[in-house]
Amino acid sequence: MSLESESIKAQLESVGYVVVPDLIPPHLDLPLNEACLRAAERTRIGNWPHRRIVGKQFPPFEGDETDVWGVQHLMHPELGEPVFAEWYGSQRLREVCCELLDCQPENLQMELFNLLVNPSQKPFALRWHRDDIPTSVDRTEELARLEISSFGVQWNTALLPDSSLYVVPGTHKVALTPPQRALCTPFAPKNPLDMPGAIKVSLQPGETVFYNNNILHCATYDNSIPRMTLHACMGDTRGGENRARNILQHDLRWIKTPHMARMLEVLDQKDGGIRSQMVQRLIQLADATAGEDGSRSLGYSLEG
Ligand SMILES: O=C(O)CCC(=O)C(=O)O
Repeated sequence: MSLESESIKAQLESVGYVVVPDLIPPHLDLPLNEACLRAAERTRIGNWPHRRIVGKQFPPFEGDETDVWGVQHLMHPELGEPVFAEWYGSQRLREVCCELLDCQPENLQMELFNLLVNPSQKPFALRWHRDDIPTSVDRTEELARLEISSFGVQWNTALLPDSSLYVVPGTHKVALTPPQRALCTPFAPKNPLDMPGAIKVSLQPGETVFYNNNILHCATYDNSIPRMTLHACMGDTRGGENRARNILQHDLRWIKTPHMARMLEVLDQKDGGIRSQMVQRLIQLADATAGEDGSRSLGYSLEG
């Protein structure tokens, strides 16, 4: 069977990523683009505290650096851009996520939704990594953790042409080889294509790459090339508490606020409570994994 005729789920399973066109309904295209421009501008001028800063690859994104490579928490009600949650809960996107996760709509769990942008002052890059498996774990632990990652799907939807992401197809289900492991240093690679098996993922506007977040990947950010890419993930509740650290390390206490509930209620008027139910599933996960005093107790997936 050629790759073209394989189902998107089969492609995601076999190589760890799959590109799907046209997941933004035409009526949301302009509103999403405009909301991204506003969110990026607000973050760059220091008016939105939830951001990814240059020099810091993984959460927590704390520090005084003003150059940013990402806007965090697009569905946060205080950002005032409900179109992000509108799209996140849109029908076609949910259908594709159900297909890729092989789950029912009632298993879909709202998770993260961020915007990746080009830094404005200097280039930056992320080292080779898997999102929830540090290279310090041994092979047995590595293989056990690779099983867990099938309960979530992550994606990048490009609004502008985007060639920032590199992946090593197949590494979402096998242990890294010694040469691959040797190149997983704390530092961004000079040339990502030096990694055995690496390919560059190039997206045109409107294209989405879904990828298993434990595929070995890295990214390079050129401050002279505009980037506007929606970066999100959705989970399957059957993964239980396994996804908690990876998701809740991004401080999501705001999902429990009345402001959030009201925003989703308005968006859900035509959709039978879909988004409100999806966020409830995440709240249940957060409650189930909180410490006795209600604090988050799971730490961070990666350092750097
Ligand atoms: O910039 C990208 O496309 C990848 C981002 C990434 O690898 C991450 O957030 O862990």
